[in-house]
Amino acid sequence: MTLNVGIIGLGAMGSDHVKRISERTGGVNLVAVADLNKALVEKYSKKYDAKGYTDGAALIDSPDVDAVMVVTSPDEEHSQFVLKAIEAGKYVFCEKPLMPTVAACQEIIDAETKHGKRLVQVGFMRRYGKGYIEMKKAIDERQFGEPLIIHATHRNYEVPETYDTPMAISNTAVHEADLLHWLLGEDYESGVTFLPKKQTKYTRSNLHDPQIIMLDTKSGVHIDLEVFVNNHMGYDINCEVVCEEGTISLKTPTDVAIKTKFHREDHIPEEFTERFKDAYDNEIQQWVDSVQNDKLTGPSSWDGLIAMATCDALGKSRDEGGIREPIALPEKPALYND
Ligand code: ISE
Repeated sequence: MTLNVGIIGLGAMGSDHVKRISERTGGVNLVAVADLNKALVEKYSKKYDAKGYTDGAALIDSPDVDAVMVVTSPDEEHSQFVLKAIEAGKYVFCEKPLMPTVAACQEIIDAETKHGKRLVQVGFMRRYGKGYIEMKKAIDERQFGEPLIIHATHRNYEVPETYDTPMAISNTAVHEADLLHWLLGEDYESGVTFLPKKQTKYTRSNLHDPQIIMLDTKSGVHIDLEVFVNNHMGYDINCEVVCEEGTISLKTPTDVAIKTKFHREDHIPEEFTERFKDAYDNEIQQWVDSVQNDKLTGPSSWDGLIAMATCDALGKSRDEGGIREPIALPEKPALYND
């Protein structure tokens, strides 16, 4: 059976998913697209022969649509569509963050729990990247002894004017908030966000850039993370896990490297859609397969809440001038236990 999917949100990430679903994912049909921007709706509905909507709720209600992808921006818009999909009993893939507050994530969890079955998957696509999968295996098997420290960087070439200081955590560091506790297989104990005095000349008054984050896990693994979103160099993601008998580092995948006239050149991706293209492809293929099997396997609403509880603590620490904040989670509903 082919899964009929509708996509809500046709911005940069939404249009990337439209292309992925239409051209590179198996067992799926793009049947509908929605956006408030009529020109985008016309462009993609025509290009991919999908029905166009300016109202996301109408797309969800359509009997032609089996499952929904919510890729709207700003992030605050996610829950209205996720909640509507749960109400309609349809599987829904929601781009990260699930919602930018813990209370809003909890509302989704409550609706899903009431429904009694997992319907929501959150777009933490780094879990599907080959490098991170290999790192996790090495950590799980303790191939180099106990992990002790993680050094990570999350650098973007630049971000739009609408991107502000809180988004460095809720929209950017949220990836590491999810990924690093998944990688280590344990919860966080506490976190700190520190705003260095010296900022890049490429930032503006609404954005403190860069920011330094520290997280400690329950067992005592220490993490430092640099978030620098106007680095004017490229999309540069690094992660080094320091273990008792070795280090495990993520390599930035490039197909070719140049050596010429006494120097080397390596390509640095410009955007996350290029850097993590394979991870996104794997993520969406596995989402489609799991929906076909009627059992979701990817990151859940509960994972969305853990990430946001972590971000909330980090945001509070930043606002209080770098005081260490505990990271507490509400009680986990049984629905999310397997
Ligand atoms: C964006 O939304 C992403 O998900 C990217 O991976 C991240 O690098 C960027 O900072 C976010 O704005």
